[in-house]
Amino acid sequence: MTPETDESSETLTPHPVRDRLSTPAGKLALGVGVVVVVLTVLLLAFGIWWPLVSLPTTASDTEDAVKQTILVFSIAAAPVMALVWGIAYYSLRHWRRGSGEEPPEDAPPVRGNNRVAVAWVVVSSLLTAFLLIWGLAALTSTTTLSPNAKPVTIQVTGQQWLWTFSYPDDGGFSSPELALPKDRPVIFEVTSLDVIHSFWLPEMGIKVDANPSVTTTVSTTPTVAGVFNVRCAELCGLNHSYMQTSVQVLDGNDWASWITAHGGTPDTTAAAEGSNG
Ligand SMILES: [Cu+2]
Repeated sequence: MTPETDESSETLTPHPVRDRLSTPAGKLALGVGVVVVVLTVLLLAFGIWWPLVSLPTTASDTEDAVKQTILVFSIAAAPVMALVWGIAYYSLRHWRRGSGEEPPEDAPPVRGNNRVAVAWVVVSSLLTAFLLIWGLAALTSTTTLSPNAKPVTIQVTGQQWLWTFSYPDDGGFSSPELALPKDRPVIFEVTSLDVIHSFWLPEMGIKVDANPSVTTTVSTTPTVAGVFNVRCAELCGLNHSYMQTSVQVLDGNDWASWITAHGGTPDTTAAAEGSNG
């Protein structure tokens, strides 16, 4: 197939795709196609960049899984969003009428296009299945405790307007201060004495309602030593905005010292198990 024969056959026989693209609507569709590709690239760049600069630092395995999920969902959504905006833009441009113009006659109804229908069903099913499986796997990973270290249970009690933390595994003392051991799973048992609060550790991807008369369990593994935020994320009364404190994540020995300094007894079996993990 040489270029010459190709050209001559094109001039002689009608070419459905080329003919359609040479109409005003076809040119517009071609332009919109380019816009969709450019938009996809821009949305991908935004979807990757924005979480990096806007989300808190990562201080736990849960937050890590949350951020990965946000990234994967942003990447999957970018071309879909670009396509929807592209079709909307095409429709607005192509069917636009001036103020004095008569609306056009209704076009003949579209009865079906098997190729488009199959492509649409297959692509959206695959995409949905992928996101569903990814989401469930991420959810499972955040709720499964690592077997390498003994978990520590911490009871969290909200009340207007402070948090109290109890350490039943380490002598059963209570404190308004929260400290966690690094690289050990932590199980929070969250409840409230009065109204509904919400126990929120932004850097650890933990946010769970504290309901009166109910204990809700949530777990995570802190992965970074340091000081992070504790907030109440449920409007719980006049001083809700002051219902905040900090959480210290401490290495093994510092954690044991902290427990002792607060009148507790460090769980020595946990330290022995945890030090090798
Ligand atoms: Cu509160």
